Amino acid sequence: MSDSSSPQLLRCSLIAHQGPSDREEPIEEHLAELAELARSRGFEVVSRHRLKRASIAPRTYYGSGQLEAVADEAARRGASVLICDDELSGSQVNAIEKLTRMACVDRTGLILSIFEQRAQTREARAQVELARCEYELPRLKGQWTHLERQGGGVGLRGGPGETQIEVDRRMIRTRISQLKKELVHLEQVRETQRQGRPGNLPRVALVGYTNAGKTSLLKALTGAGEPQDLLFATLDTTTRKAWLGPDLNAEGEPTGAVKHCLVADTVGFIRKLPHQLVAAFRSTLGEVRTADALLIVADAADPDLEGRLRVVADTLRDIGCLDDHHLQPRLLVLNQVDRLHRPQRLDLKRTFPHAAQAVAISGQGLDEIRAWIRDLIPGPVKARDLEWWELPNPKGREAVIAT
Ligand SMILES: Nc1nc2c(ncn2[C@@H]2O[C@H](COP(=O)(O)OP(=O)(O)OP(=O)(O)O)[C@@H](O)[C@H]2O)c(=O)[nH]1
Ligand SMILES: [Mg+2]
Repeated sequence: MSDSSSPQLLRCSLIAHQGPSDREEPIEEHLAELAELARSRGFEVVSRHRLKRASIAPRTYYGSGQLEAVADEAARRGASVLICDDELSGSQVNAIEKLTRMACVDRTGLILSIFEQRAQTREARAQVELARCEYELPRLKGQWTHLERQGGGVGLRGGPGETQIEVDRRMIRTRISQLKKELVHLEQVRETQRQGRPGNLPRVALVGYTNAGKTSLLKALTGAGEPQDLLFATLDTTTRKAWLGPDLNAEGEPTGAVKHCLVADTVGFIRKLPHQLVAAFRSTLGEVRTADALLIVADAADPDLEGRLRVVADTLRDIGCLDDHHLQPRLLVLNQVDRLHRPQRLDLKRTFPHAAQAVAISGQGLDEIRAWIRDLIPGPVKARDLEWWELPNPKGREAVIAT
């Protein structure tokens, strides 16, 4: 991936819809996150726009007048792509492209293309392609409407466009079933590998919002991993062995027994993680479901820490990791506390009394994390209550973020 000083970067402008009851602040946060996603995909962001509108325009979502004004400004700044924070239908994307003469991508399409760019293993590539096919399938119609009109004319059915849609749909459906079969096979391979791992070592999975510092923590605990300041730098699950320090008896003397565990780094979560990706990554996320314990890594200095923790809790719930039958022990790791002042850290201690505060890049706080994992060995796992931020939110995920 090229860095932000590269001359070949494609320029883009970002837009988000603001309804009459939407506050400005969360939308600005969403645009800031969209800018990070765009940067992670290699775009240079030249402008951001909140488009106010009482209701969604069915054809262009944002309304043609505002879109034309944005496109003029974007073109003046050399942008050729519009990235929209809202989920658009295929025909809306087409209408926006036609109106603005710019390429248009929605948030889900952008996240999918980051995943496509990063996927390296066969499994990750198959998972991402499956998600892409599921995303494109309902959008095909929009792409072929011009042919429908050409071939069929008003009131006629079964013109060449219509036939082409059917052919395309069938091809995508065939590909989806091939990919699903391949993924079942790859999951069996993964299961065999899992069984081949040293049996008595507990497995701890690192989970959390993207860019929180999971890979940095993997590196600090195991020596492996390449942290990067990019969203979704990690797609493939990496499992490495970590040394947990010498075993101590009640008097604090070493017993001579050395304790290890396996630590798995996983793909990060994000607000509105495309459901096609959650579904396609189910087997990779199986590493999280089957782990003996979770380290939930959060960027403590993020201004929306609580909103992001809610997203993590909701995503864990989506993948079956937060129900009564599946409540693994978990430690909240408030990482990056080096970016906070002491009073802020004390505040955090009051809000999250059971969390470990850490700095993955310097190793600060690691002893507490190691001690917590050591205490899990050799089980049995103790029952525990959900923390406040893990409780289901009756108003839904978006409501928490938006309020
Ligand atoms: N200041 C500071 N920066 C950190 C700390 N931990 C991680 N970082 C930085 O945060 C960025 C993201 O770190 P990663 O470890 O790649 O984050 P991640 O959660 O694995 O991200 P994804 O794999 O993209 O989801 C990198 O630039 C790290 O150097 C920390 O404790 N303090
Ligand atoms: Mg990572």
